Amino acid sequence: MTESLPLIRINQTGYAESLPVQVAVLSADPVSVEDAKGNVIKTVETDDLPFDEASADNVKVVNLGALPAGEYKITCGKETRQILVKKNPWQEVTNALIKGLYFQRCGCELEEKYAGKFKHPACHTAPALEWDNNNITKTVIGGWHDAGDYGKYVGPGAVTVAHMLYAYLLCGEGCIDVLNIPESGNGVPDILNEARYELEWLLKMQREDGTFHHKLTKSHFAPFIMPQDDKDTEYLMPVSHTATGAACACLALASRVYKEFDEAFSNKMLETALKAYDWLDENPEFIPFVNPEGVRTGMYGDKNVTDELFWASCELYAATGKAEYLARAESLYSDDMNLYSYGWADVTGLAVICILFEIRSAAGDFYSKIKGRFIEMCHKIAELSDASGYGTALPADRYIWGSILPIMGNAMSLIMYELLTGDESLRPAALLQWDYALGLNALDICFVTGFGERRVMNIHHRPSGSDSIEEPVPGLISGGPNKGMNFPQTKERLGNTPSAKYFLDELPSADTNEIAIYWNSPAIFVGAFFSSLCS
Ligand code: 9MR
Ligand code: ZN
Repeated sequence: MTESLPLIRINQTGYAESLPVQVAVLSADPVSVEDAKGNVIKTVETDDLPFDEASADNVKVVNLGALPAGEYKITCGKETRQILVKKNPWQEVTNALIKGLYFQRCGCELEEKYAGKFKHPACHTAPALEWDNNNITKTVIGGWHDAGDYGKYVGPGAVTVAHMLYAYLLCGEGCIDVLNIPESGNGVPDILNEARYELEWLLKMQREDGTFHHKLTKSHFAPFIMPQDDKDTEYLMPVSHTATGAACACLALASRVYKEFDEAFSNKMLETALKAYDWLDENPEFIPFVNPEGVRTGMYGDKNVTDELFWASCELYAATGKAEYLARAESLYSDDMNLYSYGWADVTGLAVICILFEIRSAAGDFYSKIKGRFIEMCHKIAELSDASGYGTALPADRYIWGSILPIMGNAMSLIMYELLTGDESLRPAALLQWDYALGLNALDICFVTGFGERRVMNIHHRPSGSDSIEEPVPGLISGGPNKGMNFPQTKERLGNTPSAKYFLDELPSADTNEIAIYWNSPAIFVGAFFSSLCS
């Protein structure tokens, strides 16, 4: 399979004139750059071609330095590949990644003027039943479909919103374009308009006692039908500690961000967060969520709530300034926490963003300790990238379900390192993760739908698989290679394929080619940062 792929791997969406152009080559010949006039303006020797464990390729990243805007031919041995260098090459894909969430909206019509040919009528508007007591019905319309399925899950939704809000807070210039969504033009940046769609739904997922339902789904995944045709009953599944903690943290964060736009909305979110936090305080005995018998939708069975509590404490401190929350965060912290983890299971990294950027001045020694550890860890992430033939900051044995998440997460850390220290030396490594998502990888595939000359086409996504439009819904990022051997049928097809190539661009392969809101969102953060450097 590899033999037929090009020997030069590139970011298929282009390069920025102000940033290094990096390509990967699978040939030891010198790499030359020819401009549009046919002049060879640069030649770089590759020397040796090291073996890359994750892909089993002999491959190397070559840094061609910054190039002025224009079209270039990159030649390595007998092969040539065209690249495009632009002033601001990634705004479009960053915007599309944000708009990708609009396409995940549930409970409203996607009108043609916003959704084009991907329009569809409103879905999932019937009242839901409580799983534990079918006599209780509640109308909980809204939120985003989680992924390729139509479930809506509180923890993953909270994490997605947080990535977007921090993208806005830390890399605002790169993510405030108008996106042609229903709220566009209302005086609020569209990234916040879009995130609010999920926040309004999150508010509805709280029960009277302060807890949050873990999810709102049917008992089983729908077949591949359009969302408006998915009419079976939806259930408010039991509440959980982790959903309550994640929602609390996210709403506290959001209360700060939306304050300047809508005070009442901001206050409501803070009240909701405080109520959730009080419940967690009064109910310290952690009960992990497990799917009730008969329920087969995503479990998101997070086995630890300490990280959610840690994050919530940090965000509540940032939102209220009350010392008790900071003290709580400090007491929950331990040195074995993964400071770089930004996913639905381990949200420690989100607490770390809050500490490093929002509460730094007040946090004293605690801040210094976290900052010191964080910086140390960022150097390790950069080393991982340096050690990889494609520059991908992921060890060969970490290509799990949704490997795009740790890869984008590591890019987020490297970006935060730069924002924190002003040191730009890890920027090329951060950029290689963005390049990975957009084609510079062992598969020669751009993982964002609608972009790249060799792009994902058959994502595991119910609307894309049932709308009879050939292209998938645009602006969605595939989870990417997964050697977790979750699906026997994938294993049967791929056998011992190296981990970075354990991928099928085929609709049934949810284990390698599903999309998810919380994979789009870290990519939004990364795209926002690099776009902010180019605007
Ligand atoms: O993202 C989740 C991944 O970490 C798990 O390994 C996987 C299997 O449990 O589930 C993923 O989440 C899926 C969820 O359960 C249901 N909606 C689709 C999600 C993305 O594949
Ligand atoms: Zn829906």
